[in-house]
Amino acid sequence: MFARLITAALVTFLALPALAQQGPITVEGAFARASAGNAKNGAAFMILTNTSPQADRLLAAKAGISRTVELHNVVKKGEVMAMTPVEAIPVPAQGKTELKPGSYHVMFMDLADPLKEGSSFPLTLQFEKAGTVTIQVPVHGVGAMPAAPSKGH
Ligand SMILES: [Cu+2]
Repeated sequence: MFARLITAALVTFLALPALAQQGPITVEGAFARASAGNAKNGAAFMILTNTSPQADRLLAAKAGISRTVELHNVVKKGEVMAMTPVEAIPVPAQGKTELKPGSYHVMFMDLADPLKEGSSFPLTLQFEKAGTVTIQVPVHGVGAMPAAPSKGH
């Protein structure tokens, strides 16, 4: 796993040094939800668009606001919907993956401080092929939903 990651990073670096900041992944509509009360965990949502003819995967995320950052999905366990950590979030070739409430999301475990509506924080996303993409994530209200519904694809 790590050897593969390092190899991929090296190949990308050697082949496309001038394009490091112009990867095939774009991130739109990112937002996090403000913390309710003293909740210790938080979540962020966004739409990942991949213009590459190769499928990619979001492997990890980093932010300074919490002790750890995990990638989660929501799956049905028996009769209840439950959040589960996932190894990666797939982004199809020339397609989109929407991270949204009830589905994939970035999870902040053990927040240093509650997330306040109106603030924002940097989030670095690590993709298997596209490398890292850093975005600024605005904090919306406690029960915020995506601004525009997905148009499907
Ligand atoms: Cu979660």
